[in-house]
Amino acid sequence: MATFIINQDVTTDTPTVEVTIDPNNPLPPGRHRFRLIVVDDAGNTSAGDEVSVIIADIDAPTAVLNAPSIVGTGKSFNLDGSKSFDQGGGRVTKFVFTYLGPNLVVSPPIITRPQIVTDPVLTNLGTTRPPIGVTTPVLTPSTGPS
Ligand SMILES: [Ca+2]
Repeated sequence: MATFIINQDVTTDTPTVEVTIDPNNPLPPGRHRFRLIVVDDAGNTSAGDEVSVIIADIDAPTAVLNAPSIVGTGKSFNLDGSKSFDQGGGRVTKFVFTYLGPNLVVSPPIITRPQIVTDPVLTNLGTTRPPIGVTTPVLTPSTGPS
């Protein structure tokens, strides 16, 4: 029995150890990695060997939904939940399908043609920036040879 804390070694003189889980503070579902390093009687240290343990909810089943990715307009199609499973050994007895509405489509930004301004003095009143598409030449007074 041992309480494991991330990156904190648990050293034993036996080859197996129990990862003791506090039911009030369980490992969250997902992949958790553990490493073993062994040391021989001469003090030589091995490289590490790692395993990954999947912590899963074994009471609740897992839903797996399949459907055709493209369906012609006006055509009926099937939603398929048959790949759903119950890891804990039970069986799935009810399938709850819900239509969640259309996917949100993010439109590309609208590209407009730059406005061509022929008279920047008359169309640029009240702004300090030249309109898009107009290049204002910068005139620098000559200060003589430098
Ligand atoms: Ca179950």
